[in-house]
Amino acid sequence: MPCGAPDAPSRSLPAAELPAHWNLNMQNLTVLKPGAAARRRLLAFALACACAPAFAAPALRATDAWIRWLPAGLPAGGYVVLHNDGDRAAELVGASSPDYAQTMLHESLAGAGGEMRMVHVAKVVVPAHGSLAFKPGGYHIMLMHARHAIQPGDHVPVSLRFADGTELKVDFEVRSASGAMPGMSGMSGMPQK
Ligand SMILES: [Cu+2]
Repeated sequence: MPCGAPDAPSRSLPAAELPAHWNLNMQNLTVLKPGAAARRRLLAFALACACAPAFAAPALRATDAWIRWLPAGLPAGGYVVLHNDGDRAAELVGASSPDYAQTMLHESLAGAGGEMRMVHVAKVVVPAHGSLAFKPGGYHIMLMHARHAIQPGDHVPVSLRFADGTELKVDFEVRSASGAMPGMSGMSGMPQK
């Protein structure tokens, strides 16, 4: 039976550690002695359990996490590359940091006249076996209302929240606006952690 088939039992009991009849009893089945049908159900149950970690913990990683610092307490943009080594797309739905009172997912867009504007986005999808870059001029994490003075060289913890409940805690390095200016040496030339 393929992983996640509709009639696979959904309870996450530790199948391998329990006698077969107890498992089946827990599933409210009337068959207590493992016959052919029971063995099929048990196999399906075992497969469902074996598949569970793939759903519960997508293999997400973050690299190149930095914040473009701006003076005078202006909102700062957070940039990061998210890597998804899992088989399912991951949906980033929110972010938070103990150092900022408000955090939002934003996307910068060019208007018809070439002017840049920012919009709030409800989610950002990181494709399965792929990556997605938050970078100047595109997606960014908008960090607003710093709770204390933040300087270039500081490190800011940011927790990224995904639709399946997964949280990814990422350390962002704060860099000065001039040091992070696109077009000077190119973003690929930025010092990488
Ligand atoms: Cu923004």
